Amino acid sequence: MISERSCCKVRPFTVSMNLDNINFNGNHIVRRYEDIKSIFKSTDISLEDKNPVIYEVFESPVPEKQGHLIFLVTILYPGKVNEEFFMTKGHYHTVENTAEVYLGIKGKGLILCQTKSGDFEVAEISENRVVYIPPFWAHRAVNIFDEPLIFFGIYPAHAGHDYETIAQSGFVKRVFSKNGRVVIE
Ligand code: S6P
Ligand code: ZN
Repeated sequence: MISERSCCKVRPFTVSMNLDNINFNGNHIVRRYEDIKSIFKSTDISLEDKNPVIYEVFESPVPEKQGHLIFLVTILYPGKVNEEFFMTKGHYHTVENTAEVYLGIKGKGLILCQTKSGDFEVAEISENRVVYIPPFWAHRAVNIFDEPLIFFGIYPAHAGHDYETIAQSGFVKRVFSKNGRVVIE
């Protein structure tokens, strides 16, 4: 059990959600093409030199301890690796029985969700749409629009991230742009 004594060093605080200058004073994760190119079905030589930022995450400065909640903003930029839309790495939570909530702020995307037992679901995310990701469901965001996809998220701070399972077995479906249409296959 977490006690008030071990938790209460964090005092109530506020941060600004100004999208022109997000800074939650916590981790700022930046993932460029070269960092994550292995998640895409094929490589794209046209992206090698520019090595664009595919997405960035701004996290709150909260201890990764049970009892706390981490909140964040993800900005997933528009673009494609050949025909495949830009997307996040995707993960299970290491503590698998932890859920997550996303709130769409700008743009349009899909949240691919799957379980280790083979269940799969696609949730649409856009401005003002809330996506609930239950415990045990892996999640990956895909930007299917020509503007940044921006969403707010919140999850239990002790959840952790298991990227390895996804790196080994991937998601069962991918999202492509084909003849101007969004195709999930
Ligand atoms: C954390 C939450 C998001 C993602 C972020 C990037 O549990 O789901 O903050 O970390 O959208 O995705 P990923 O898969 O690279 O962590
Ligand atoms: Zn998560």
